[in-house]
Amino acid sequence: MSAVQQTQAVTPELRAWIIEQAQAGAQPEAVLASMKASGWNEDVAIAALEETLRGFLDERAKSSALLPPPVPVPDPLPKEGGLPTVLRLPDREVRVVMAMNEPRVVVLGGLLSHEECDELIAQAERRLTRSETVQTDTGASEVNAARTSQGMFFERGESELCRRIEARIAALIGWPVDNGEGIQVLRYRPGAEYKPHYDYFDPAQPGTPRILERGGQRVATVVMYLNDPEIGGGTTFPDVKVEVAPVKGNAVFFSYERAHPSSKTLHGGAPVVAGEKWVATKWLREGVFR
Ligand code: PD2
Ligand code: ZN
Repeated sequence: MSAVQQTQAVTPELRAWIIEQAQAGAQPEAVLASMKASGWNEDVAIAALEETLRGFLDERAKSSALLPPPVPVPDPLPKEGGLPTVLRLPDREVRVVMAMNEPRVVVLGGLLSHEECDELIAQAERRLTRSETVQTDTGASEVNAARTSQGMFFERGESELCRRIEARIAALIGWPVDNGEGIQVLRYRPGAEYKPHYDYFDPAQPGTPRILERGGQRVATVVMYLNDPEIGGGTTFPDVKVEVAPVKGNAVFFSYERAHPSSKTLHGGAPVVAGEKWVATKWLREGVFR
């Protein structure tokens, strides 16, 4: 141990390293051992560790106290017992392709059959218009330059196919059919994209209370891929640098227990480079959507 280290303050680099180790699940004893191995005096290292971790926990407690409280959200996977490879739903077996926790994202294989994808496109195609998004400043629906796709909404339960898909999703995620919005279908031509956004309604916007009268906040999204674009068109999660490939019949589920960027559910549709991209989106609300 050198005299320098005896008196050395915790540098920003060391602090960042200690926090990184703690977040990665390293035990304090292991962190202490690494510090000792790189020449730190044990007492000085313990003091540095304690100071750094206490400061980190205080800051985290302060910032989570400012967040809205979390609400219950649906999920496709059992809470315990390991990751299943197949989910046996009443009318279909769905494969589990990938799951992560922060944000909660689950990629599902074969949620829809290829015939269901084709039929949904056929039913939607003649009703497409330039996509609109709900404007939270006014509560009205407006054409939005961030979304260069064309789209349409089915009413919930509008056709036998819609009812079948809605019932399947309800069984998949354990959430009532009545809490779902009608299925939205989007078509992206080459060059079209959906810039990163959150699917929940921004609580700070004046139009939001009006929107929330119909079933409360959105708490989860299921994006179903209806065809295979040749290149591009993945669903991106920029906060965690994840991109889900748009594979016909597959779907990506994600949930957000807080209507807040801390949910890390910023997501977008990457530009389609070649071919077309068709998706069907199902948004789930906290309560009954009317
Ligand atoms: O088409 C997509 O990949 C996509 C990306 C982001 C769809 C949505 N959001 C949506 O429908 O909300
Ligand atoms: Zn979205």
